[in-house]
Amino acid sequence: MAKVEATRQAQRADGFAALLAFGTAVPPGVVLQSDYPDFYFRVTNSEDKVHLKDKFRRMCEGSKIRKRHLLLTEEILKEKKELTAHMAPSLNARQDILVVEVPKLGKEAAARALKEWGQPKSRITHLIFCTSSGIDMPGADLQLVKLLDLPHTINRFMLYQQGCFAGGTALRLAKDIAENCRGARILLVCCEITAITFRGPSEEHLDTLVGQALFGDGAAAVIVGSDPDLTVERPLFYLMSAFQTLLPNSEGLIDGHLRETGLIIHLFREVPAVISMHMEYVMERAFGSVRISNWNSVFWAAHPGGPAILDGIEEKLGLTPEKLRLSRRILEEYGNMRSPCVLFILDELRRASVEEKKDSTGEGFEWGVLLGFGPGLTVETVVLRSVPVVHA
Ligand code: WCA
Repeated sequence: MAKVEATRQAQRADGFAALLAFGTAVPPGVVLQSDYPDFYFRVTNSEDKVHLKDKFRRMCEGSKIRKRHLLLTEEILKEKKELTAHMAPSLNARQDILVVEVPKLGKEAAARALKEWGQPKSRITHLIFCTSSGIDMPGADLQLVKLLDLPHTINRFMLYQQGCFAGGTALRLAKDIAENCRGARILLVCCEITAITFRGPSEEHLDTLVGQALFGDGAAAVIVGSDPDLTVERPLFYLMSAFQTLLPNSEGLIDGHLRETGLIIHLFREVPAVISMHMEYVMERAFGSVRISNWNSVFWAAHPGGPAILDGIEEKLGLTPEKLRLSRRILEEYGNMRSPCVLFILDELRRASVEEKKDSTGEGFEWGVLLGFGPGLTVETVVLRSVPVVHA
């Protein structure tokens, strides 16, 4: 019996999972939000829908986005006209783009994370790949293994179709793996490309316009592992706990359906209000055990689903404007990239902490929270601990 217990103990890591490196990537194409209504109504051949265009312009102005990176260019859309209709059969054309481009953009982010980590690729034991942009078998995870020449003994997890909260889901899974498999080093990649949801406008489906105004393309990668070897590895944040909450009475407020016409997303106006209504409960679940109840005493990485979501949380919890400033900065510079967004924010947090000479990677705070929001409505919560910053 003692032998079995000793084997079990030997398989487990000693410490909490840590984030050891980050990498991000975006497609080269940039659109300014101020130019986007003209672009969008021109490429979708909808210039006659003057009333809709005015509404779309109001959404773009309210989005607080300055620019977004998008893979789809006017040239591609001219060639693949079925993507520009509101509801034309177009899944094949979308898949042709995404099956190739999602692993490629993911690879760029992953290569940057591996470079920062500085260790041989052969040390990567697990891969988590996460996307709601297209679907294939074998999946984007296997394509990434080939593109990066990762070990054939790698253990893969493919998270398809989770939606915007999935950056948090992937971190929760990575934490469980890292803490239960001694020596595990997990490469986690989130990648989203809007070619799955891009479509022309319609009076009957106004929430389509919200997605067209908010969504951007991007990929982010992190390396996760427990018990870092401090001679060659540098922890940036520790993952202290991670859990999911399904919000009561929120069914159908965000959903996505994969059809012949691509991914159709429904997004109700009540989303920001319902999320903020349950925020106090989520935060108490996160920090009750460590007796923290001042939400301004932690650092924040909240998914910027839209400015109305950030405004609602800020108001409900009485947050000072600095708390969500990096969520707003990522929204402003990239739009809502869905699953990679929260990783972009964490990367920005640790960089800003160094640049602004803060004491820790969490802008001087010890404890922090990462929040993902999406279909369900689902909230993913990851409680983080920062590490001290050593200034040169
Ligand atoms: C509207 C709406 C609306 C405003 N419908 N009209 C799911 C499945 C997957 O597989 C993958 C992904 C997903 C989805 C993932 C997500 O989680 S998306 C993130 C959730 N985001 C939101 O819920 C967006 C929150 N909304 C906002 O941040 C803002 O309302 C918005 C940026 C959209 C507009 O801001 P605003 O300050 O200008 O505020 P307004 O006045 O509320 O909106 C401007 C116009 O847009 C109004 O129309 P009009 O004619 O009076 O100017 C609104 O009625 C209209 N609008 N939301 C249909 N959901």
